[in-house]
Amino acid sequence: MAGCTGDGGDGGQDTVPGNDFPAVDDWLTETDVGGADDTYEGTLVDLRDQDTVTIGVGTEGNGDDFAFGPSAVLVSAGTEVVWDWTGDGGRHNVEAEPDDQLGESDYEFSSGEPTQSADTEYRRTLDEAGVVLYHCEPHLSVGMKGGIAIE
Ligand SMILES: [Cu+2]
Repeated sequence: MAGCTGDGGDGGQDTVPGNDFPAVDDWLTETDVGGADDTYEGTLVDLRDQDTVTIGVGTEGNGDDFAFGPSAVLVSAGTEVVWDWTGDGGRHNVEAEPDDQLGESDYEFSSGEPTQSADTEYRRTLDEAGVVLYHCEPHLSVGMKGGIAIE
């Protein structure tokens, strides 16, 4: 590995294996509940030790702008996550609803009715270790899903 700089090799971002977080990995590859997220490549982007992490809502993927970007992340407890609408791909929302998913999400919340406006943001501070499994209600069937591991 001469010349290896130690990053994850994924566009310069550090990553951790999805196998270490099976609840997230299962949710993003699951096809019994919604589609599989085609932007998920088996790794979580390592965004630990940041006060705020921003995730795009309506980024490229799943056949259109029907993805969260990045869809799989690892953060530290106490991080504020900001979901930031791109304005692309139609109307989206962010819903962590264990009853409608695989039941493994440690968090339950909803940004409310789907909206397209690029002015939209939704914020949650994730204080407890665990996982957030979430999806976009209008695009669950095509794989617009996300997963956050918190440690
Ligand atoms: Cu959507």
